[in-house]
Amino acid sequence: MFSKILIANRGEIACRVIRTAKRLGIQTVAVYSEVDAGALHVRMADEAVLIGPAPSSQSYLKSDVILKAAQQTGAQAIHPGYGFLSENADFSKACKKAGIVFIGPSEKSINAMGLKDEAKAIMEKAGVPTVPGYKGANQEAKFLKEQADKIGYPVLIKAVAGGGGKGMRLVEKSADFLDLLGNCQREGKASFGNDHVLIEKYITKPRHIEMQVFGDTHGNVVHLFERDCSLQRRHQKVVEEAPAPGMTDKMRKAMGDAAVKAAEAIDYYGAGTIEFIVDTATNDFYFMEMNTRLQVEHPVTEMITGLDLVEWQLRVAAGEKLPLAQKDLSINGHAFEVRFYAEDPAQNFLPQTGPVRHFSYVLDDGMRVDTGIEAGDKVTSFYDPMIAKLIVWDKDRADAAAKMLHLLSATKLTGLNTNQEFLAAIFREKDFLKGDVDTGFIPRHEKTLMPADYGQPRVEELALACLYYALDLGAEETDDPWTAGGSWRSGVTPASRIVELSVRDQNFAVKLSVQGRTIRSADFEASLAACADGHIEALVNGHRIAAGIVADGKALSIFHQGRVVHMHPKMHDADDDHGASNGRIVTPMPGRVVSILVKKGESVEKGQPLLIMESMKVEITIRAGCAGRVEDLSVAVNDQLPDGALLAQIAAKE
Ligand code: MV4
Repeated sequence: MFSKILIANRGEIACRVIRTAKRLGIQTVAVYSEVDAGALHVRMADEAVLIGPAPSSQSYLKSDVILKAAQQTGAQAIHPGYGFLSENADFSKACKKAGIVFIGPSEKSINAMGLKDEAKAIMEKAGVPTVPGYKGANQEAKFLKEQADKIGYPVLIKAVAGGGGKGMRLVEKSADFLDLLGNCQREGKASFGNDHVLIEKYITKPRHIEMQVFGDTHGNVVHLFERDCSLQRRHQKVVEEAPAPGMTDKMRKAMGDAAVKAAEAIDYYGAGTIEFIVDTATNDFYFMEMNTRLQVEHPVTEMITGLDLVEWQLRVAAGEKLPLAQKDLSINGHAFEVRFYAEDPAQNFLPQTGPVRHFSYVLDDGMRVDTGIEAGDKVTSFYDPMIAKLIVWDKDRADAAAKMLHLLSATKLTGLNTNQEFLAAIFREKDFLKGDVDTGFIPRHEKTLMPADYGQPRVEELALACLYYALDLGAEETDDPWTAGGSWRSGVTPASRIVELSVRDQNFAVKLSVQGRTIRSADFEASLAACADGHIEALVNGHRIAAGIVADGKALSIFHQGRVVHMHPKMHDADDDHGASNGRIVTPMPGRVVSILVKKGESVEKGQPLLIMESMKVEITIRAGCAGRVEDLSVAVNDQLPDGALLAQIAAKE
């Protein structure tokens, strides 16, 4: 076994590899770009080498710089993780030439799977089922159209060098073929430098089921069962699980045998994945592509097999035989993984960048979080905005799904918008819980998974926030002037307060009467039960509500059953005067003038009501801040005014 390895990656996968290396007593060398100088993977490793500026083309993709770092630190092997150099045949070759072990397959295996048509030909020859179609050398438009007509529509045109959903065109009818072909060829040329295409029968409602395979350098190959990765959005995986729902022993055996044959056909060693699409109409499965790396979703396989796949990678790379034979492998229970992202489903999944202010989760039995991020770290636009992988295991699918909802509910992150609520919504969806998954699941359930009010509070969450502010629960944690006074805290007599909360671009104003630990508004009555250690419990309209709570400067975040609401408050004391003692009366919040109670020129006493305003269905009395004469009163009933607009000016009495 190696005594020192270098990890040519960052984030959660670098941390994941380091964890296993440590357990096996192997020293670790991290590499990092300038923006990653303080990153978790750097802190976890025994040594770290700076390899260049933030853009990956100048750092994590610099194979020569990384190889030199390995040589200089005395690392005997390089683990590439996923992405970056993991499927770069030239890098695998360069490592070998430099006398450093590439922890992954040979240059030859990587190259064999690089182009779709060649990979497909190899698989066909090995007896692995492939989608009916044409993948030959003749690339003449007229000929390809004849082939498509023969296959029957709909057909899919795929650029042979395409990947990740790029370079594909769906053709519904013969008349559209030539246009879309030209389109696909141009994209292939521009994106991948290769305009060759293949034509396939289009599978209308497929599932993505992949088999994990492992080979060693002694000619042994096993499969570690399947993962279902059908839940994808724009070719990005969202949820992965093992085993696949509804998989029969017979089909598993057929897919497993095909996967082993596929790996054997290219003398594969190391961790690999054979991706199939399964036609839900017939349960026929077809080879799609092979990924010659450890995949993001490998943890679900680890959870159901009890194995450490990184340990297997290291053993195989060190020349050992596979630790187990096929007959020794079995599935235990069910596992899910979700990809927790800094992206905003309310803005078409726009990646979010910036510092993570708070990040915590509660791990119970059968829960695992793989992450490379801690509070204080920044998510930048240089790399993938994945924050963590949340992974659960339980004895069956239903229990595992329930456990994932628990883990999602107990995960708190502030500073950035995330897809947390989107993920939780999937685990509440009836079809998902039934195991009714295919690649169209997310688009089909768009309305419930990405609702128009994503990230907006429900009445319970508003009530919790109002409790927090109206009862001054953060007083100990903050010295904000508006909470420091504490004058409303334990008031024996009911006091009237207005809590104004802005959430994303929405404003909510809630008029409350506060008595002891109970608050009442038009929509709810809420009593505080407890609030400590990032947790709040209350009775809201007769229901007991428990939620996570993170107060962060002037922001408050509520984490309730997987829903996440980040709020920014503004406080108003409904009965106090809103007029400054200098006589300048301004609107305390945006709103409409309901009535005007005084006239210009009139003398008023301090505290006398001047106007009534309405803001978000809440009425506010505006009072004189000092005694004097009303000078400027330029507003009219029904005027809609912004925050801070001048309502009146009082000339103070001497
Ligand atoms: C297909 C297909 C239907 N029919 N091929 C998408 C990316 C690449 N890995 C293969 N892909 C597909 N190939 C035929 N003949 C549908 C897809 C597909 C898909 C596959 C797996 C997971 C999600 C997908 C989403 C859309 C389309």
